[in-house]
Amino acid sequence: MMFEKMAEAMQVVKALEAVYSKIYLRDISDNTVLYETGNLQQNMRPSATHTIYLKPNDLKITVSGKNVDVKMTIPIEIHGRNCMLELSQESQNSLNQIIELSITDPLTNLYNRRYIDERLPIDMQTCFSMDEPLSILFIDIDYFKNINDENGHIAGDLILQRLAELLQKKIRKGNGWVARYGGDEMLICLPGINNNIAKKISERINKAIENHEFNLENIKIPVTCSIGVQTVDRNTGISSVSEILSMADKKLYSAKRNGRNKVF
Ligand code: GH3
Ligand code: MG
Repeated sequence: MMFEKMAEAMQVVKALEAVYSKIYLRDISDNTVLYETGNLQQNMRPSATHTIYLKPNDLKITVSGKNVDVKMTIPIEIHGRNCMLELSQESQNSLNQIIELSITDPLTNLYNRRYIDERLPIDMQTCFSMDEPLSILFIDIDYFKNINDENGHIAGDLILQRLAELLQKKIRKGNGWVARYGGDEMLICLPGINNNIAKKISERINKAIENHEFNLENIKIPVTCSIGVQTVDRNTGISSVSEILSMADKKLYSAKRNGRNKVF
């Protein structure tokens, strides 16, 4: 493929960026990089629809663990200069990593609010269609503001992380999932679990938190939580996520009002 001007070649490169995650354009006489994705602020996508024929001379596929990287090199000529166009395609795994990041809370590594909003309606529908219950545990640290005020925000962050680890250990994968609803409020979803069992699980979690040693620089910080438990099934007449969350929140509020470190 021959281009009269650099601008013409750049139009093609910019169009290819819609498909390829990384593009290099090199002058092969001295290996100088004429263009690299992300390093040039230009908007030169062709406005008209047209077809360009490019003949690759090399296609390299590298498999490393779960990653598959595809790299293609295409010789082109720009205004008499011999150049090489390198096109790299990010593997599907990178896309999965991006999706994973979008549903993960960065501080605690738990699922985030977006995951709750997307996953909870699916789990509710699945349970209702199989005539099974679904339980929600709303867990909130007692007087967390005081913990922050007395020990600092960084200590507060560490407590959130340790609590997240503890909660994840308590819920076996496949039995349910743990998310950070926001601030010091965590949510556990237990599909197929009735209210009786959900309350027992909550009591166990409550005691485990109370007995856990949250040690920061040799200082033991007492941490307790209040838990609101809400169970729904297809006869409860609740189908929206906001309704179940609001009911669980009311239970949590009762636990707080009744002295905290309690399950309601
Ligand atoms: P209650 O027993 O009623 O739940 O009291 P509380 O102090 O836990 O409740 P409140 O809602 O007054 O305070 C929550 C605190 O959580 C306030 C906020 O600064 C803190 N917080 C929220 N997100 C984070 C965070 O990511 N890191 C830290 N360190 N603190 C946070
Ligand atoms: Mg709190």
